Amino acid sequence: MAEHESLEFGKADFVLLDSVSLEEFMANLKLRFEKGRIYTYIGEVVVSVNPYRAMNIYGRDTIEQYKGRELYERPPHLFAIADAAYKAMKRRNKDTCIVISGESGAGKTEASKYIMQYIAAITNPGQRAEVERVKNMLLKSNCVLEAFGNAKTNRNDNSSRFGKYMDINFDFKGDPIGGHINNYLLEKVGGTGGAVRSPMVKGGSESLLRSLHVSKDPTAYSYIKVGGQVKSSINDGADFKAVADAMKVIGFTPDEIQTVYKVLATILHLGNLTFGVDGDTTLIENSKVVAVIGVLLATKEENVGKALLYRTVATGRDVIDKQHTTQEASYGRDALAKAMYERMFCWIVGRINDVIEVKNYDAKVHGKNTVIGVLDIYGFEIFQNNSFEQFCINYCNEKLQQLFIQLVLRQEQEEYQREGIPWKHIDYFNNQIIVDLVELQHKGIFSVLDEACMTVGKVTDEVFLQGLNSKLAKHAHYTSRKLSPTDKSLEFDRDFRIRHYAGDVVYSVVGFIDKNKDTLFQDFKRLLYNSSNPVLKMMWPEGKLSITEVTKRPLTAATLFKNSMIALVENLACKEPYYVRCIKPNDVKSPLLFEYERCRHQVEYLGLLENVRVRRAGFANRQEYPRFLQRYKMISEFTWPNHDLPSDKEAVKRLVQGCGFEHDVAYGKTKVFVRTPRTLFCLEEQRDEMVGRIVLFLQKVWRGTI
Ligand code: AD9
Ligand code: MG
Repeated sequence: MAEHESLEFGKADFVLLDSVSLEEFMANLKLRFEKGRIYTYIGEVVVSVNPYRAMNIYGRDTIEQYKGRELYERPPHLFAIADAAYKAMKRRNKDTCIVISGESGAGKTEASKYIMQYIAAITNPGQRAEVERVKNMLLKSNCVLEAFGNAKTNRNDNSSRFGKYMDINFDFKGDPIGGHINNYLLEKVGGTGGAVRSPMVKGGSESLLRSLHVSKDPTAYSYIKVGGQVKSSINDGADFKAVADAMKVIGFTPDEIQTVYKVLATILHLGNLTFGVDGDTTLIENSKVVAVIGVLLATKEENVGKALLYRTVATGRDVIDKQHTTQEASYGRDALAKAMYERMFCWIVGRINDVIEVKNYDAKVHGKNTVIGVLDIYGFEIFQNNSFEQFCINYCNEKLQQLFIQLVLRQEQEEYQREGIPWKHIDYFNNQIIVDLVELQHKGIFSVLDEACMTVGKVTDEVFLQGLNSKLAKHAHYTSRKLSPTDKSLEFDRDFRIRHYAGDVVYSVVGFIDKNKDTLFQDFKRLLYNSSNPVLKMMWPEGKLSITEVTKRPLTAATLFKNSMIALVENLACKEPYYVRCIKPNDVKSPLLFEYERCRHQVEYLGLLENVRVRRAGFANRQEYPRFLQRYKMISEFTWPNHDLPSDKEAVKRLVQGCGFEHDVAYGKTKVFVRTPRTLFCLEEQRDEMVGRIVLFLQKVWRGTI
């Protein structure tokens, strides 16, 4: 239990609730939010509610308060979790990870930044220059990734359009020596360059914009003003300068930075291209724009025009140019914009990784290099209309939930074993069945989708749905209108419903096939590869292949995503995990509003109640003997001020016996385990009382009244 926390602010740990019910959980969450206590524990999990206002709890003095402390010694905070992960890594030489989840706008990215800042602040006491350099790089890389990977959405002004996993490597002293970033699914698969923000337009210098043929007016670009609204963040001008500086510091060359600008400008111009017809011919209506793109991409104008209007196809030994319809040309244009953005983003991540990767570290000389991973990834999504993107995201959450169950239970079990305490099995819903429903070879939804995409001829989304219906008719977590004819909430030939661990979600199959194929015409790849700008060329190596050489089918979006999730989970599974579960209190970014239903829903789908139950079924609290004594020794005559028993373990036993809590406590090799929160409560109360008495006594001594 945390110090300085009184019941006025609710329970600092949900494990301490009198009974585990949704009502009690919610009442505590609400009370704490209203009292400005945005963090609450479930054991070692931090539940965080987005305050939507600047909180004065991240400064240097707060950092100092948490440094090296145990979790329960201070009010719940991200810093405590960061410290716990850091300590476990340093003391026990363990790789650890911090998994941050929650829905869009819940505060994940902010949390990941505070965690990084904390780690940066508490490391490198010796001020070693090389370590300072690495820390600076890690923080700066965040700024660049955010600039290119975030966008304003309806739900969040600074929404991450990609999932991010960052490893920070530490040397034997516990100082950062490098890192590595993995990104997942930029722009949530769909969209047409929507992630392109306007900082360049608003913040770029006159001469830069002139050289890119870009106007200073963001409304001139259709990709920026999607839905009539200019997509930008609040402080675009300052952003742009900070990003440009950060790129320089990280070590991007001037040519590389210029290429990034050129790609961004090309995307803006592409968005303004329109297509028309003249007789049988498809044509570009604004050919001047094509000329500009040609200059920006360092390639011939006619090549740009040709790639936009024609597709080279190999039929047997012949190679012919097949003209696009206006619809195909528009599709190609958007796919090109999106692919250029994605490719550039991945290239930027790759360049950052080159710079931050651990160099010159010899484990034989310096000891094991340990890692803390930080995962900032989209939470469960249930929209009015759910498509392929939501399907992927929710699958990702199923995977993480599976890992959570395995690890939390496994971790508990391992600790009990290590400490020599008997373990009793806990029942929980195992969502493996849903993970299998999505990812199983041949039978899973991804496989059915890939199969549909590989079918020759015109495949429609409905064909895919039929495939699902025939393969999954008997699956307890899958249904559709065909399988449940009376269910009016599902449309024929369009919807299927998955019973996720977090609740039911109806997905519309519209667009699944296209989004999964995610095809970019080869002609574009060749166009970009043949650019005389070497940086751009490097981004598109596969454009090297001629049409007759391109035989291998590229992996589908679903397969790529599945593989990256499997790799992610494998990576996390071998680390000791810490969790931050973020909750968004309302949809209007208000610091005052706690929308009960909205929050209840999140508590449910994050499985928080289950988490409390698992935690309580075991032991609510465990502490090493010396720590326990230090905290409670004043409540027993045997231990205050010091004990003369043979060991701290014996002293703790005596203390516990004295209080009459024998039945509720188990003694491990190094730790004492307390089963119910009530016991801990009583201990805390007695402690408070004794501390009060001692303080009173000391005051009297000082005043000379004793
Ligand atoms: V998304 O899935 O990337 O769309 P996130 O990452 O969960 O989402 P983010 O961290 O970007 O949300 O938070 C959204 C906004 O909430 C921020 O821009 C802040 O204005 C606000 N926020 C979040 N956490 C805090 C906080 N600890 N203190 C103050 C916060 N404001
Ligand atoms: Mg984010």
